[in-house]
Amino acid sequence: MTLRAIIFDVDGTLAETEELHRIAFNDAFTAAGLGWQWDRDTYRRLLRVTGGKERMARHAADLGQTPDADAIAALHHDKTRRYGAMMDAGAVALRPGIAGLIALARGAGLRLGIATTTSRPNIDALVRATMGQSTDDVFDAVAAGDEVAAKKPAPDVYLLALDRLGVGPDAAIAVEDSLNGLGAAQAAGLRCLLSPSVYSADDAFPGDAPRIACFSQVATLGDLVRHTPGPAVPAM
Ligand code: XBP
Ligand code: MG
Repeated sequence: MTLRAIIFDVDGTLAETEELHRIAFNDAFTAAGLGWQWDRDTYRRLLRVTGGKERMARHAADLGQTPDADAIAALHHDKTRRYGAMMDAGAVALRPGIAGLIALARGAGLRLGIATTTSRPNIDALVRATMGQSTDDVFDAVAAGDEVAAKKPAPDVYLLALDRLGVGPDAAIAVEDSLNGLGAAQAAGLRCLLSPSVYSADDAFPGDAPRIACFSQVATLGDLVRHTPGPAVPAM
């Protein structure tokens, strides 16, 4: 089947955003008077849980506390506000090679999608800050966060992105950074261009999962297909 779309993950893929998320979480915890502070090792472990609200609930449970859904939601709202403010201040740039990959896809007439666990406000802040455009000006379809019942590694958010793009899984390639993201893409039937990020470098990726150190290694559609073995061929 001909390649018709590329679907990008956000956090750790478009940009190295998880350190900014971690800072925003900690600032929200401090503002709420919680004695929680996530250091890098704790956050790396908690990142196995996708979704900021789910991550905070897991931390509460790990501490033997009963997570209160309303309190978690309020914390997450404040954290998202803080994250957006730091993103607007220019805290993050696109990962090397991402702008080129987007341009390559556009030049080949491919459709562009997003499939992410984070929320739409965070996506809009990232695209605005790093590309100076609105999300809908860059991407044809977005599937995000709480739009699906089951977050990554469940396939739901990729299936929603495929549906909104109007393409089948065998005509699309996912671009991911983490084991949860790879699992979600593969469960949805997509091949995956995998480049581990700072926080996912130690994920227990399957030994045979092809991966690249940097997205700038993909300069042509031939490179893209070479790094994502499977049946599809580049758009003619
Ligand atoms: C990574 C996630 C998100 C972010 C935090 O998403 O799991 O939860 O860590 O963002 P991606 P929220 O699928 O883009 O790698 O607090 O908005 O969840
Ligand atoms: Mg990711």
